[in-house]
Amino acid sequence: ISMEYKLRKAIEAQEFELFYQPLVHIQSGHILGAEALIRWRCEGKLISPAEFIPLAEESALILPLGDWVLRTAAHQAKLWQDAGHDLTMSVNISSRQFSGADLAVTLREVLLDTELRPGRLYFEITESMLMGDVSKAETTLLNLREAGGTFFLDDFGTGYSSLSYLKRLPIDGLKIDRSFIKDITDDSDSRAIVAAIVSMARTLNLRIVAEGVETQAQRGLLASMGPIVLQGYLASRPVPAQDFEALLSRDALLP
Ligand code: G
Ligand code: G
Ligand code: NA
Ligand code: MN
Repeated sequence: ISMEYKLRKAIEAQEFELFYQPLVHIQSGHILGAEALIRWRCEGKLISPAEFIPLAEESALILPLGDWVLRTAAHQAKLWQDAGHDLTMSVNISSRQFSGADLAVTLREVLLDTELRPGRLYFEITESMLMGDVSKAETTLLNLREAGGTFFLDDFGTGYSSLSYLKRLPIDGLKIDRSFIKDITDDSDSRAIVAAIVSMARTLNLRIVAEGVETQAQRGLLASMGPIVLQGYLASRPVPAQDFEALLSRDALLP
């Protein structure tokens, strides 16, 4: 049986779940938002998206899957909003979804249904989706922004993007790739790269998230560079919605 067939069946059988990883205020440790990360519960085992997202992208199954992710994450955000939390919700968008005509329509519908506060739904896209036909990307971003989307460039620094495009395109923030954060305390080059990204982002008025923060030493260094939002195992791994609620009930995730 092919993987594609299994994936198609899994969509029908609703075998997917979203986990949520907190984004936290670097100084206070308060939760500011969540990133939704898909998991496949297949015969009792959790399968990582790294194993099936690339295939889903090739086969166009990513469209119904991505649609489900967006709707489910927004619905969850609505439940947390109704429970009195003011959070952002980040959703990973694949290349086909981004280029497809339906995303703006779905976004409008989802925002209308959920009545999320403006600017709380973040789309994570990658540099490679924007390069190539930059004018087309600009039009897509403007349409989606008009529909209520906010955009972060995921894995920033690993792709190839021109700084002039960053200035031109309606992007709201950058997520610095965890490969740079990983060595930030030991390697002066990584530290310099992160400091340069942070200072450039501030000049361009972009928000910054540091991904993959695992230690207090990394947190301390990042905090000294400016207003950065922290994401990583130091605060929490991605967890099921119920466990995320337990995190929300704590005053702060970090001392
Ligand atoms: O959660 P984890 O770190 O295992 O994610 C592995 C990869 O899968 C990451 O690159 C992440 O961006 C991607 N990913 C996770 N959830 C989704 C999703 O809902 N849609 C898409 N397109 N990618 C996702
Ligand atoms: O590509 P994207 O940034 O969406 O990938 C998110 C992935 O990074 C998820 O699979 C998540 O589990 C993983 N991740 C999140 N925080 C950390 C961390 O602190 N360390 C490591 N190694 N991985 C992390
Ligand atoms: Na992401
Ligand atoms: Mn990333």
